[in-house]
Amino acid sequence: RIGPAFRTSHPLASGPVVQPAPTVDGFVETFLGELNYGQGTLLSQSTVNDQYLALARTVRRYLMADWLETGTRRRQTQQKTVGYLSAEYLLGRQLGNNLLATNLQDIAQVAMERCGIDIATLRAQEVEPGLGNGGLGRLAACFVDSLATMDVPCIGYGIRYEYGIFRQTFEADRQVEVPDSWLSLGNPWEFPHPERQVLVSFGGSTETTTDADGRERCTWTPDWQVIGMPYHYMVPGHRNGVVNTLRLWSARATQAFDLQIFNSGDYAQAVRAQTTAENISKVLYPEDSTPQGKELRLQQQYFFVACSLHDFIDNTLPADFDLRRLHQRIIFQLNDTHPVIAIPELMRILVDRKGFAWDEAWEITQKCFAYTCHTLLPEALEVWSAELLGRLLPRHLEIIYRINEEFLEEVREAHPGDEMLVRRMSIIAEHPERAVRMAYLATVAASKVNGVAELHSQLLRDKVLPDFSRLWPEKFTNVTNGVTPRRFVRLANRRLSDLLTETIGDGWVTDLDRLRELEPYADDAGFREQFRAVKQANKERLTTLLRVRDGLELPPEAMLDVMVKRLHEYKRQTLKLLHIVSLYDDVVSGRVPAEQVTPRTFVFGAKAAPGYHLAKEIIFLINAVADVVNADPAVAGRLSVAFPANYNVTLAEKLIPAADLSEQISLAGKEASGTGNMKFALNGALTIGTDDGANVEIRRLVGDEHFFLFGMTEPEVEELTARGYTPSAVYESDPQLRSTIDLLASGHFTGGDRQAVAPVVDNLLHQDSFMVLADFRAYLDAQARVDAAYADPDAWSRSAILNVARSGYFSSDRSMRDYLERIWHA
Ligand code: Z15
Repeated sequence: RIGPAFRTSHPLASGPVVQPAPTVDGFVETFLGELNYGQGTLLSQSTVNDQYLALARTVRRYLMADWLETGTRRRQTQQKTVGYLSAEYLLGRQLGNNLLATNLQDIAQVAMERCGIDIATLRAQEVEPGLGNGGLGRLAACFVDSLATMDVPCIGYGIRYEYGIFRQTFEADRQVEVPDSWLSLGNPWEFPHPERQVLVSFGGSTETTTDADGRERCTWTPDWQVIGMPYHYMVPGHRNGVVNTLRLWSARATQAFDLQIFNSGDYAQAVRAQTTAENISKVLYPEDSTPQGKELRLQQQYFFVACSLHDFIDNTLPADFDLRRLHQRIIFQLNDTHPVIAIPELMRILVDRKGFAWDEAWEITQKCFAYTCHTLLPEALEVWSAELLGRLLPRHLEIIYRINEEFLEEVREAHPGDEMLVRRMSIIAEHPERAVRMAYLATVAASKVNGVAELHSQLLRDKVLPDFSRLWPEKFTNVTNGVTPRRFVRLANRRLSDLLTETIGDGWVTDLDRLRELEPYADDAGFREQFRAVKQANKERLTTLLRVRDGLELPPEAMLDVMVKRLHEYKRQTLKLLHIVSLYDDVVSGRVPAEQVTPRTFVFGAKAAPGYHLAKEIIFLINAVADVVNADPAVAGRLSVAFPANYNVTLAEKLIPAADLSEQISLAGKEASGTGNMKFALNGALTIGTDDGANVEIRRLVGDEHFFLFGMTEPEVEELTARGYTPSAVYESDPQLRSTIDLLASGHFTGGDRQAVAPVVDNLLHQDSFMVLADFRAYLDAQARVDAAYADPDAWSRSAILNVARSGYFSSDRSMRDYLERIWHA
């Protein structure tokens, strides 16, 4: 029984939803009520988890009236909505964010004290929803935060994975993955909505028949179905009374599965079949930028996209809505190629279910989608084999073929006789097997295609989709990424936030350009002193955390040099490692007295995709070097290396505010944007970086003198590639590089085991696809400039303050304004 159950005339039932009083007493009362009636326990008997859940449900109550009100307002105004389609949302912990949004931080803390509870202990109890891999998923979370803060109607659509990104542990220095059962202690932040569930079909066959009036009709007879159960999450704006919705889909088996269970003799087999359906939303694929082409992944993609389109068209729009006006009510933003199957799905809905003619359906569809590309790596562009796609979604494959035929006709008209061009641009690749190029499908259908930083958008036009950008130059645009200042400054760095607010007022939290007002204070010695004290306190907080969490003993005074991001060859964690080994080599070989080495703590955080063997070898090597460097008295007090396991949003919030130096050292032309780079700059770290992704824009804004640039530019990389790159020749020609690599290769860091370092060393010497050795010299020189700059604390602080003051552009609020103006027109 779904749908409204009854109506009543009781006066309380029609009035506004009652919100608990935003006072300490009101909070305590609500909290104890949740503990007693929600958790079914007494304060004196309750566990930390009981208390955390009750606290979360208390905070939730303060958001509920606004959530319901926002929903009502959205239904009334019928404004254009952003349907953000993303397979990943890397949300981070909810409690702190929601306390911040509701302005309840102080009240909650005092209220918990009254109950004899330390609120920090309860915060630590929350398992972060890790429903994403890295930058792409975190970007989606920043974007929905900004849209709520700007009161833009948005529904975030995604998947409620039962297991998020794996928990990383180290055993004998090697990565071991542990399943992330984030739901096991209860999730107070979600609301299941069975009345909005959706049926999704897979497999089977299609049949085309001709109507009495001569119209062709297609019917798809699927051979299995699953139910999509939506779970709603609150997305509160910053203290503005707005709460948008994130709608994540979970797969359930259908009645048909249950009936099969009863009817079949093989009960166990039938139950296994049920499990197959529910597997769809079981686990997040842990590959970042390297798709695996697995059937289950395509099932996930179609599953959440079909649920989302159905949800909006049939359950959100009024029943009599004229779908020719669909684009006036929705723009579906495709977050990379993962949701691109939405394009043939909308065509199928319009043509097969709603009876539109093909051309009319295509016109509607083209206006309802926009596509964001997040990569330049060819291996990251998804391509689905036609065999697999046709087996799982036979009707969608037919639709894709027809879209392609009509598109290629258009190409032929524009460029008669150029069959090479037609083959290059075809949505269907023929080699090594027939396959669908999802990025091409997206580009053909979308109203706009954007890259995520200026350089990336340019390379996207010139290198990835050159034929398309020539055909439709006005379709291509750039929107540089951004990050939410609420989570990554206000929440993560309370000390800096308080200093900023004391100095320029609190407007910066929702208007980050106001940070400009800080510029004059860079020349104020008293302010610099305060700024340094903030950084020092953050470092001490981090030192304590890493001692308790990882048993690491780190000197709290040293320069904190941080490289945190997914482990990927193109990001070049090995370049950082070579720097560390070369500094260590300088001292142990006696070439440089230890006293001349700037004290540094190197921090790494990185997960490797479980099947990415070389990445895992690099993790092993970093850990092995850390063990030896940290234990060697020759560099004691000078060099230490920390690699805390399981880098995630929660750890980022502790690491970034403490950092002095931000490592953004990808090979030029490979990192689409980066967003960690922005978080560091906003927290007063200086960047050492290549001319890549959004580094280019960061450097332009903060100024060359406040940024350590090094390495080849993208055209230089191209040129070297064309000339032919031989890493071994670089090795031979640079004595310091030779000494560094030889020390690594000798087994010095692996107890004499040369075999253990061979995978990484051999790759560097004989392959080095990302030109680590070619940039080694420039990197070391830049690091020497870093040391020299750090020796003058006043000049360093001045640069750090200017980094903060000039990075307001990298707010995701600004990114959202750009999407609104250039793409959504909402
Ligand atoms: C991902 O996290 C990114 C790109 C991808 O194609 C996939 Cl599959 C995952 C990252 C980019 O590597 C990074 O440069 C960018 O800042 C981020 O997306 C957000 O745009």
